[in-house]
Amino acid sequence: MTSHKLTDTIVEKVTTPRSRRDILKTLGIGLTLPAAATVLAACGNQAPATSAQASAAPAASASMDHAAMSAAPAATAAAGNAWEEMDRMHEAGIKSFPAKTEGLGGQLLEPRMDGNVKVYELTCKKVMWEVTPGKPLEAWTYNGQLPGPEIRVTQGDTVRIVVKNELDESTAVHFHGVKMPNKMDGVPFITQPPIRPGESFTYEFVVPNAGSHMYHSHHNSTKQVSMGLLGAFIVEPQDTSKETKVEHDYIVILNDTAHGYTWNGKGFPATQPLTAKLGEKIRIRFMNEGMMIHPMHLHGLSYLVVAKDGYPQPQPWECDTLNVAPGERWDVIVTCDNPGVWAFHCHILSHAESEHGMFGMVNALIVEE
Ligand SMILES: [Cu+2]
Repeated sequence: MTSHKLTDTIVEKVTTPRSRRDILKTLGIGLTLPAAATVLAACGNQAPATSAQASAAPAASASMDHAAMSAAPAATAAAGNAWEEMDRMHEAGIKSFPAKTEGLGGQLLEPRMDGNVKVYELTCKKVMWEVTPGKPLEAWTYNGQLPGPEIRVTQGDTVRIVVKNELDESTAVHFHGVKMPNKMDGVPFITQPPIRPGESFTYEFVVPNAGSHMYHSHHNSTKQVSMGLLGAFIVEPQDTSKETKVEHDYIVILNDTAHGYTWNGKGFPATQPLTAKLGEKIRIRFMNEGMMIHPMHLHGLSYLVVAKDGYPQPQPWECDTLNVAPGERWDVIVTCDNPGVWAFHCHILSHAESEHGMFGMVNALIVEE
């Protein structure tokens, strides 16, 4: 047990993703990424979704476009040597990972202090967001980021969040999981009027309970949350003595409608790999802002599940595939004791792979020796 504050132990945050070149350099495997290709291609041997299954899933099309871009059209495959063409498309997708895209969501938002009140400003606005390379899609965002900026406070803090609505429809913000005074709960016509276009609303409350929470729209939410009005609201406990000391603290926000199957606002191959050195422990905070359940599976390692919805598990338990249902947050610790590039993906296969290759909720955990 340690009295370190969690923030002291985070040596690299999701806000500083490493470039593909850096990762490859560290791994010493050159620009062709053979190790990643081998490991991830093994995953590709799982039964792929048929094109009929893929097109039946409405979310799939946006995320699959990358494969069409980086590989020859499927029509070519139909002309002959279809399996070779399929392999080539799978390989091209893997070799482009992690693909560069414009825009990084979930960047830590530093508060302005007003006395002892932490003040944050969130502006709801539309931007074009590059979910997969070369395919910007309209997104409705907080501060132009998808996910919205990470808000990280300590249990007992007083926070003030000023929300400005620059959308052309009303909105409201709900702080999902935080036990707050009713009038700050962010549900239009129950606890407040909607924030109309051009207006602002100020939320102010003391944060009583620690945990991995979220903030998101609670107005026309099927549309607004799907389009990107969502973010992480992390509350560190006052007493950190029971927290596992970790070297990295990763947030994984899942979504599954307007922009395809996404992981922190990006679809494979534009997802940002998680990295750790051999022997390090990392924390992963899964959050589901979508409409579907996503069984998140990590190859080669296991999760120690330590909290659900911010509440510590009475007895931490181990698994390698964890269902994350809409609205849920699960905190897990991974002891990175097995080196390599480990595929890390949703195991509803039509959320992760098609005959064109991997897409959507696919990423990697890279454990460096
Ligand atoms: Cu899924």
